[in-house]
Amino acid sequence: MFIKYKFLKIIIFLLVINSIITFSEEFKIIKSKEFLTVWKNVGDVRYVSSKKDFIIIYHYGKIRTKISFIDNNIVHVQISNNNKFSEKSYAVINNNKFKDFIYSKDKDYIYLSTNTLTLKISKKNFNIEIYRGEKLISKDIEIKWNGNRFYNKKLILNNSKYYGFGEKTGDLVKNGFQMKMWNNDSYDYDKNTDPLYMSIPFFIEFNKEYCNGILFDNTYQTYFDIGYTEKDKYYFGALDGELNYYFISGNNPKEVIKSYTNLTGRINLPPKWLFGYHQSRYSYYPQKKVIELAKSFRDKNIPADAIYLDIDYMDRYKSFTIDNNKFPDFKKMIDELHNMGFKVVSIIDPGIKMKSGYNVYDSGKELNVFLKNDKEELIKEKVWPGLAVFPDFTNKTVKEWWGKQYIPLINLGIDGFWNDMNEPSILNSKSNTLPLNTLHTDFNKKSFHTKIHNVYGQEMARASLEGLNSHRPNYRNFILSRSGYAGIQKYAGVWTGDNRSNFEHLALSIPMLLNLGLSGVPISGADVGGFITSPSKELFIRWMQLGIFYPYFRNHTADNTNPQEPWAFNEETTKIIKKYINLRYKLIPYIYDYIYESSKNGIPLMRALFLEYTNDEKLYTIEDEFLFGDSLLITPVIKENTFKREVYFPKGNNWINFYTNEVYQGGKTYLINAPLDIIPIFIKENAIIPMQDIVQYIDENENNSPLYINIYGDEDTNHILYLDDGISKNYLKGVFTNIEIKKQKNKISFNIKNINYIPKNKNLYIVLKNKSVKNILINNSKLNEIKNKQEKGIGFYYKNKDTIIKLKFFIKNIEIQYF
Ligand code: MIG
Repeated sequence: MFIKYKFLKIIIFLLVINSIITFSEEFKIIKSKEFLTVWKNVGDVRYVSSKKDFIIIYHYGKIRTKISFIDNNIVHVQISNNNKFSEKSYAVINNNKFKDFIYSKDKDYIYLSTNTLTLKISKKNFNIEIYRGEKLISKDIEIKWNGNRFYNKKLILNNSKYYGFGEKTGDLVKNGFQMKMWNNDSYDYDKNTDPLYMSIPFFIEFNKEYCNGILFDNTYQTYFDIGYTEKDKYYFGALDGELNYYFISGNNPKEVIKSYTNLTGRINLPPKWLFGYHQSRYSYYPQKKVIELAKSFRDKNIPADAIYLDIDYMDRYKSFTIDNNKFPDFKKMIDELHNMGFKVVSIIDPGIKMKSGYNVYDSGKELNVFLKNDKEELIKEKVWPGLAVFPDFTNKTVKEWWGKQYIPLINLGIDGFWNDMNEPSILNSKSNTLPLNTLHTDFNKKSFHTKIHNVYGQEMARASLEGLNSHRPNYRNFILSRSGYAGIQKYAGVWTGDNRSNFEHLALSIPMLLNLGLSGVPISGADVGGFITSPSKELFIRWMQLGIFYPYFRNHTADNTNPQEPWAFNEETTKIIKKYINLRYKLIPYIYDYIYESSKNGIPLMRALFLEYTNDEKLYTIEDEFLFGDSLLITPVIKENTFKREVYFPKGNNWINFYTNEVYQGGKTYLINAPLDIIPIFIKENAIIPMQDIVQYIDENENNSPLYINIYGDEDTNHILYLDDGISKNYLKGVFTNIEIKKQKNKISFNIKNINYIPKNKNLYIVLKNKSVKNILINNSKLNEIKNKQEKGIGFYYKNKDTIIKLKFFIKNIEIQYF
């Protein structure tokens, strides 16, 4: 008897220890004393109620689980402790009620199956196993709760690797990482800083056989532990709110990204000028200097599309105002910049200076748009303009009011807007953000800042975009946002905040942007050259070489740093940089085709290697190489004083050196020369790469500028070409051109899917790379040889080692054969 009692004591002791261990790991992440309580299982299944498009499982007390499907591959699980389930989401736009699943049960399990998935839910000690066909692809270890908190621990199956999590520092692969989601102005972050400005609680679990995605759609502070505490398990949890997640299943990561962006939305096509080179700094002023800056680009023949106005353009940092001393004729300046082919992007901060007479403040006050706390007190915090108040962006009326504030600026001709400080960031405050008892509109109720904090920035970007769209309806309005939540891609492009001018940050930008791309955000960039401090000549060159392969290519620097324009160093440096900016402009047709793809299926332009080569395990952890589209392999130099680097070539095809035409075998590593004027670039052996001539800005010469369809290799390949006016929304009404280019053996066919955008004077050059052919047939009739490009009419000629076929841009399906 005594022995038994002792035994029981040991068991109780072990249980307590166990909960303390769990606690202490949480503690490290969330540093909250409240975690000193015991976690409990959500418990057995007591009862199941099945409806047409969901089931509800009853556990102990008020704990309930609701399971529904979005489609055959997406399961939605919600566990709540108050008998209710949230219906609205700040991330998900497609909450399809899918009915095609089968519900059944036996003594021990509940089963839910769609065409592709089966959930096997154990009644005893509730947990879920998910099968894709016969294959177990997900397995719960425990689902626990504690007051308002839940966490879910699952097994790491099949050696899965974890990616995504939005904007995170550290390695590309997140196995072994703990992460927190709580938007933060992380000025001067480094490789270990967490969290950053943005919270995207979405990740990919990937292995050779299948791929899953999980969106943990909980806007409170959330945390993730991926094999950090226990090597073979991962868990996610939140400080409050439901355990609300979407489980996405796919054969490969592209399928998962496609599903995830179907759920949370995809980019609208941005204006094409977004893909040119952008020049920014904190801040360009006065007016004269801005004009000089623009002229310098044109004088030096360095292409550029946009100039940024940082906070100093405002009258004492008051959003939506202009400092007339620094900018005596702002409208004239904008017109001059437009005449030189520049677009202007200006910054807007959310904090509105408390000052009567300032109409944004006055009108906002009258409409009661500013945030208050639970004691009805106005929230006032210090930001750039001094004491400021903050709009309740999640409120519909406030959104409309906010949108209207942009009207004067769009009337002045400002082309795009940059939303900064929207974490929101507060100066001189311990917490860095609004007080937690701030009340926000949360659909049709009020919620504390603890719930809305992570979506505040996204809702600001959304309010801005929606405002611009209603006041400038046929223009592709663009917002750049520092903060965001899952689904930010449908409202804004993003940049990775205040980095530093050093090689560590140059290297870090690659996994950061790759993971953003894997998290549904294809339009992203880091401040090229670095924000804090000034780059060395070498760093600047290396960073500009890499920057041309960021989806969003902007050079930006802080207020107290050296000039960072392309010509800021010596002539030799400028020459190298110019060569690369030129290359970016030559690649615009290629870039735009992939942006179009992103808008259709969410797949990013800047791609982690495993996205394309899912079978080559060597690629799973590589973070200093990436793909640009599916045909260019970019292998930047990420270290100082380094002029050679090892390049591992993805297995499956050969690769061609962009500069030398040398061929490398996939699956092998080579040492590649990379002197200061070279960033190693490789072309997939069989590829189609559309390019154009250098222009000084995107829409210069748009109608006459020729298009080069470069065809590499002997094997079959294809490419989807997309053209439109690049600026209006007419493409939504069908005014675009979409052509599938197919190369099969010695035949190239152009299969027109849509041809409502017809560039009038565009010549088309089909370039057979490294190939000399004698005869060319176009739709079975023979094409004449011409001397060169200048000779009038159509025909073919030879240049270097290439055969070039000169055609007029066409409107019918055509087929080319060559011998
Ligand atoms: O607290 O507007 O990340 O890009 O130049 C600084 C001034 C506020 C932070 C942004 C940075 C911008 C700067 N802003």
